[in-house]
Amino acid sequence: MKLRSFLTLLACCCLTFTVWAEDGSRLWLRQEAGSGAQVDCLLHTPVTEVAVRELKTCWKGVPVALQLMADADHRALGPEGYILRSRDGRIVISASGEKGLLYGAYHLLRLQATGADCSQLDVTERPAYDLRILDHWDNLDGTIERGYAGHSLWKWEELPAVSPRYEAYARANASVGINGAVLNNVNASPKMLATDYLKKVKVLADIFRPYGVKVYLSVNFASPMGLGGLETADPLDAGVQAWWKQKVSEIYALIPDFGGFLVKANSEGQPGPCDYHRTHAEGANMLATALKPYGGIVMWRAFVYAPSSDDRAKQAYNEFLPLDGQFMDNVIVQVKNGPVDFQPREPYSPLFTSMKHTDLMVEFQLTQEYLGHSNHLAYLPPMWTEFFEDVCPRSLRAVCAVSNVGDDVNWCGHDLAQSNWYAFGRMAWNPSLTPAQMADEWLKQTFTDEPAFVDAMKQVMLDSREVVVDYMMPLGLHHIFAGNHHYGPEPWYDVPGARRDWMPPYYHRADKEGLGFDRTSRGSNAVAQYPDSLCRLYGDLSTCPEKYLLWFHHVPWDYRMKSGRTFWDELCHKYDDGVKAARGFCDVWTRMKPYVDAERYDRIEEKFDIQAHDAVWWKDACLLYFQTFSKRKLPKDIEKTHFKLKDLRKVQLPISNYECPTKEMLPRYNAN
Ligand code: GCV
Repeated sequence: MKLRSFLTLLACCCLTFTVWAEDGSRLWLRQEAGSGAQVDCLLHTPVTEVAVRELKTCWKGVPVALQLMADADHRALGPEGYILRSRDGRIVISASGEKGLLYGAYHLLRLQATGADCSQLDVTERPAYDLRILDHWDNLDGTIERGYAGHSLWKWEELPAVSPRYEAYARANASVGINGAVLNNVNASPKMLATDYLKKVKVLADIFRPYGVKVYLSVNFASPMGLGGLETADPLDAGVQAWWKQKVSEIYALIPDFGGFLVKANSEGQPGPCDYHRTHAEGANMLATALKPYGGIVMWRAFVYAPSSDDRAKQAYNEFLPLDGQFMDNVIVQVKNGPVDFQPREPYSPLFTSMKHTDLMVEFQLTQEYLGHSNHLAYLPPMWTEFFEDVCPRSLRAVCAVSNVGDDVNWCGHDLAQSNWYAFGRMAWNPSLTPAQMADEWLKQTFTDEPAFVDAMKQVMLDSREVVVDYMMPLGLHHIFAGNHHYGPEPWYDVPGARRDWMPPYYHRADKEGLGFDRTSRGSNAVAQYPDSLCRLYGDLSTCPEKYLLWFHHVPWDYRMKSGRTFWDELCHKYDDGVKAARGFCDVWTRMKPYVDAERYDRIEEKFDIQAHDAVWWKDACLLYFQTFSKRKLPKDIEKTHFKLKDLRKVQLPISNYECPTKEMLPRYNAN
């Protein structure tokens, strides 16, 4: 090669490298611009303008027409559904509403980006849920409760000055069908409703609107006192009711399509109607009355538990079931997927199959509070699929998830955690999509469609949540996290006199006989909250699925498992399997090097390395600690422990509840 050609090639390579420098900020939206496609649309609204712009920028196929249709077939798809059809050498995207056209445009672009055949399109779509919402636990001071991807995206100090990331955020949501965002933490400051802040909220709402994303706010139930200067927040007090009505009318004057309120009441110290001997229904209905004339809704959380309860897992059911049928029709009771708190694995919350006369929505958690923060890969759709195996998707009115987004350049802290944001939107649109389908789509759009890469990484993603369960809390163990954060293991954490249901021994109940929380009729009888067939299945040690064993039973150390091993040996093997699988992720990733840009390769390599080391930390901490009760040897065929229990007992991570630990803070073992 001549020197000049070589230098030209070198320059091109450098240019390419610069253009594609990969900071992760482009998420799954990385189709090249400049296609100049022919796109026709007679309707000109801010929403259709986004649809047209997206197609004109990225679509590389035949001409596209966007058409609004009012016939019965289209009306049956609702305002967000759409039809994509190939017709006479072009593609027609038709819908009864502008949002349908927007979602249809993103569907077409997704087909292109995933390499689908777009020559004979005949697609009809309607979302399973009208409300597909991300909940941000962002505080007004910029921190994010349980957020591990930097600070809040919302720069309250700077607003009304606008960051380009606001629009990028709305676009990402629209591309996967998310149509609502609760902007602030459920532990809400009354200040959120101050006029100054509402004006800032309006700026965000205006930016999100063309992308079909509505804004909601979490409210502090005592705002009439904290902000309005009233002496009470009693929902039956006429002054309180008038205060909320006036506040709601102020909000709608600024934001005519405001979505409504999310409320955490009488939970973890938050104020609520029970402070005035009123019920949750009375509190929710008072707010719902104020919102109703404007079409607003109340999402009222059922996440409640008091120190006096004999079993925290029973409490939401005990408090809310008696209120079934008492909520207004613009109230939706928001229930966490499991009865305790976003654990690596929980059975579903029995409220879902019991509260038959109340609209319910499930709350999932994308931010990995209990799944290794933004250090570990835990692709969550298998958890959602497991939930929907027991809870019929049609029985729910809506779905939401606690967001994992912050102001980190790559949005989610871990590049691979973007897949959970992506998949949440796709699942909320269509809960029958499989975890594999969503992983496939996401990998192809975010990295490459090279089969060697997609196949290997899809398997890693699909395995990842179960692997985390194995090395953290297998066989139904739960809530054995460190006392001052929810990252590492501390099954021994116990403070005399402190709230029992904040202490791991409350949950694992280790003693010389065995391990696990007896929730059968001999114990707390939480199992009775499930339908009869499940109650019998879970309540009998011999039929209880092993994945829930220690959730429902106190299992003797020598109990014989299906594998033929004793329970103790099985527990040891589960932890060991988790460690080996986490190390396996590192090996797969090493083989992915040829397919990935250097920056993302290095960042993800470091995350997998941390995850593999943390898996050993979890295994050693839990097995060495439980061994002090079981008094049994570790099986010979599992890896020897690397740490000593007395050293692990000293580990204290210097992190708050909105930080992810760095590699340097974590205990590491020497593999040699
Ligand atoms: C926002 C758990 C978390 C809290 C969170 C709470 C909730 O307890 O640790 O940080 O508070 O759930 O969902 O309200």
